[in-house]
Amino acid sequence: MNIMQNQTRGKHLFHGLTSCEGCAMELVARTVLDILGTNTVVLTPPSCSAILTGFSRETGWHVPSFMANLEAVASYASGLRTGLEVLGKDKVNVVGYAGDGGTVDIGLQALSGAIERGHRIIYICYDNEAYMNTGIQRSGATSLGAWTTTTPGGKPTQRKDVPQMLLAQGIPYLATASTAYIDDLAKKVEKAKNTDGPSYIHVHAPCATGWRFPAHKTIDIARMAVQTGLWVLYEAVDGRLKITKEIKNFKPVEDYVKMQKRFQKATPEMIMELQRFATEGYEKLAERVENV
Ligand SMILES: Cc1ncc(C[n+]2csc(CCOP(=O)(O)OP(=O)(O)O)c2C)c(N)n1
Ligand code: SF4
Ligand SMILES: [Mg+2]
Repeated sequence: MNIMQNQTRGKHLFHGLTSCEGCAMELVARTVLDILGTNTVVLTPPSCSAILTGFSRETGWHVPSFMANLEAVASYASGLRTGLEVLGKDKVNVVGYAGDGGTVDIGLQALSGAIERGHRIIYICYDNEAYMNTGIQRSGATSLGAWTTTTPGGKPTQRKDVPQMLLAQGIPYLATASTAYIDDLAKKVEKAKNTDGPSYIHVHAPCATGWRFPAHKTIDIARMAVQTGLWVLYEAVDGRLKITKEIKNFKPVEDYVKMQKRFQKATPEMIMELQRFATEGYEKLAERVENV
């Protein structure tokens, strides 16, 4: 489906929500619902996505939604899927929509368990690279060198690669995606919808508030992450890996870093290490594609 031709585009979430100006998390949520439609239930944990789910009887979603706890979105999704199947409602899409902290750190055990049990759930992680909702603390997904309130001198370690962990676990459909490549994301959500088992999409979602850049630069920054090789767009169907956006002429990581104030404390050594991470990371993935 060409998402630009979709007449209900962006309409399954109310407008005027209180996420920050230029928020990628909200744009990703709108795109996911554009593809999945209204026969969908969404579970969110405490996080910026909780802004969409709301409180009490007020919600931003046009579909049923529920706030799970931070460590167990995937467990709630598993239970809901099972219950719907018992009721014969197996066409309903069950979506976990969680941030990086709630996915790569606090919710990882529940996510891994749900995948191992094989529940047909769609889990989307929007990755803004920190615990934003509680005031910008570092997560396992925060980039090396990035300032957060708990890494005042720049994060000293690399981000952890949860998509590759889940791939090693044998998940039937997995993809990475970016806010800058919405058509690519939409195609991946469609594939997740049609997967007979668990699916996982990890979306790079820049955050103007936490990364310290002007709100109108969200898409430029997301695109630059892909064009430097720091964020590689790929998918894996039954473990067969394919890069969905090949990059021929890489931009230097320096160009990405200088667009965001969060890297102001990063040392030249950290930037060099980020460059190595981008170059070698892309090469390693490309080698695995050829070996399939
Ligand atoms: C077990 C647990 N620990 C901590 C919290 C407090 N808490 C609420 S939201 C949040 C941040 C979540 O970060 P992330 O998942 O990355 O989502 P974001 O806020 O960045 O959208 C935290 C730490 C909690 N609710 N539950
Ligand atoms: S802090 Fe970041 S992720 Fe959260 S609502 Fe604001 S822009 Fe979106
Ligand atoms: Mg986060």
